Formats: sequence, structure tokens, C-alpha cells
Amino acid sequence: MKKKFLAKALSVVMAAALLTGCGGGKDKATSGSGGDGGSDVITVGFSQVGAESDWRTANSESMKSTFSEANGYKLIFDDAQQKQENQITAIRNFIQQEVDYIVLAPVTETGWDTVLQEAKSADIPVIIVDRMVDVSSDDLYTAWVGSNFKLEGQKACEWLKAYAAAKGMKEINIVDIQGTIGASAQIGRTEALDEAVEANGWNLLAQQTGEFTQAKGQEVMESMLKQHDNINVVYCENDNEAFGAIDAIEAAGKKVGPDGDILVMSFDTTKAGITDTLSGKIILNTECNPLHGPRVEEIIKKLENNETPDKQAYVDEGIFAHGADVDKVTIDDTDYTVTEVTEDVIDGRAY
Ligand code: GYE
Repeated sequence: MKKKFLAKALSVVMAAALLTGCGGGKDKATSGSGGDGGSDVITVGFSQVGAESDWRTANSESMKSTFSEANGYKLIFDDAQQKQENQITAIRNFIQQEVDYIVLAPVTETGWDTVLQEAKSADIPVIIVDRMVDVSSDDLYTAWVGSNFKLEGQKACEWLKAYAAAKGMKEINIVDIQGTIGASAQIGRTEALDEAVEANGWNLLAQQTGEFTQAKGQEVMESMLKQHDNINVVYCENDNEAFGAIDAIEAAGKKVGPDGDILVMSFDTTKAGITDTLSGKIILNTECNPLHGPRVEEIIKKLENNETPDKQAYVDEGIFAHGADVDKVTIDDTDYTVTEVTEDVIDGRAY
């Protein structure tokens, strides 16, 4: 970016020099950003976690459609297949290619200090998106935009508490299919559940990672069902795990839903996820919005204009339930509306 800024400044000076007739050597102000040969194209290197879930696919699409050629960008997209070492390699490649901006959707929170320092030394701004990084100094990145994962978990747990009271459920025998261990989305959602278990005297029977995938979600649910015959709630930390868990529960001859044996809770509210919420297969789906492309672009536009974007920004998110048993939940004195899923809600979903 610095290089580009200098080039722009230089061209302004030269134009002024030409206008005032001072001369000043032609053909010098032709260098552009990111080694793209003089155009105003902004080069963005995006290190994406992988393609583990429908949420992730929607997130990749949002980034690709925002940072398109037509919008004036060159996007270098790297899929790290859920491996941090691949993300580190991708970032080093972006630095070598002298991109204008690096965007990182980190798989886990820790382990980024060295490579982010390398980007900083190369004067390339790094924007973190979706999950957070846990680094020794916040100076190692320029801005972050994503979800408040702990709040998502708190919304889900407060809803369960209110729903159980409304339905006169005597016991909550819950299992937790966690996300990728060490990812902010897992850390926040698990932490909220652990606290609610403690506060409400729920029985947490088992807790294991399903890696945010459908296949692993199914496998983990199968084994949990074999070990515990009294599960009445499963807290899946994303929609794809919920799809896998539903398959496992049904294959074991049990019924999901409000009139069945097990309530399935989920996060993400993908179109497929809220479709299952309408039918009751998923009883509650807490929103996690993946459409971050335009949000990251806004940050880049501010930086291009030499403005300072917010260091950290949370996205507003809703709560989507099957049925209308609970209409709101309250967390730290703030009320959050619970929306009953209808066909219209599903039609309005873009992902
Ligand atoms: O919930 C899950 C995805 O980090 C918010 O990652 C994201 C999570 C999302 O694989 O579906």
C-alpha cells in the first residue's frame, strides 16, 4: 500500500509540475500497486480456512464476489484445508508477491505472531475476518471483523433454559459436538455452554469435537448415543454437525424434534439449517453471518482513503427457532428477539 500511495503522491506532484510548466521528467509515475503494472487494481491475498461447512462456502463466495475483477480487485484465494501450516505458507507467498492487503480467516486463535510480524515488516496491512487471532500485540493486525461467538452461545443457552421451563422439561441431559478445537467459534460457543451447565444444573454427558463437518458430526453422535441412552439435547456447534447428528439419531431409531426424543440445537442459520428448523429437526438455530466480503471491503476502502477503520467490529446476529414458545432472551440486561422460522424467513436467506 505504501508503494502505491507513494506512486499516487508522485503522480500528483508531477501533474502539478507539468501544469506549472516546471517540467520534471516524463514517464516516471507509472508504477502501480502490488506489481500489477501500473493499474489501480488492488491485490488482495485471502487465506481461507478450508471448505468444511456450508457456512464456509457462503463465506468464500462472499469474498470472491466482492473482490472481483469487475470491482477493481485481483483476489488471490488460498484454501488451507483446515491446516494452520498451509495458512502460514499462503501468507508468506502473499508477502513475496507484494500484495496490497492480506486477509486472514484463521483456523485457530494461536500461533500467528511470527508470520504476522513478517507481514508487518513488509508493510502489508492484515485484516482478520471471522475467527480471531490471539497475538502478543494487537499491532500485528490492522482490523478484525466477525461474530461474537460467546454471545451466540449465550443466546442459545438462554433460549434452552426458557424453552425447558415453558415445556416443563424436568432434566437437561445434553451432549456437545464442538467445533474445531482452538477456533474462536468453538471457544466462545463451548464456553457459553459450560457456564450455562454450571449455572442451571444441566447434565453435560459428553463433549467432543466434530471438526465443524457433517461426517465427523455424525460419527461423534453415533458414539455418544452408544454410550448414553438418556440424551435429550444435542448442542451442535454448527449446521453441518447438526445434519450429521440428525442422521445418526434417526439411524439409531430415535426421533428428533419437539415431540421426539432429542432436541437438536445448532449455529449458522444456513438455508439448509433453517429449513430443518422449520420442520423442527433443528429446534433452535442461532445466526452466524458469513457474508463478510462487503465488510472487509469497507475496511480496505477506509485504508485506501487513509482513514482508520475500527480495530474490532462485531456483526449483528439473530436467533431463529422452531415454533414460538420463547419470544426473547435477555443477556446482560439486553433483550434479543427470537424469530420463529417461516417459509418467508427461508426465502429471504441468501446463503
Ligand atoms: O460456524 C462453521 C464454520 O468460524 C464462524 O466455521 C465460523 C464457523 C462456522 O466451519 O460452520
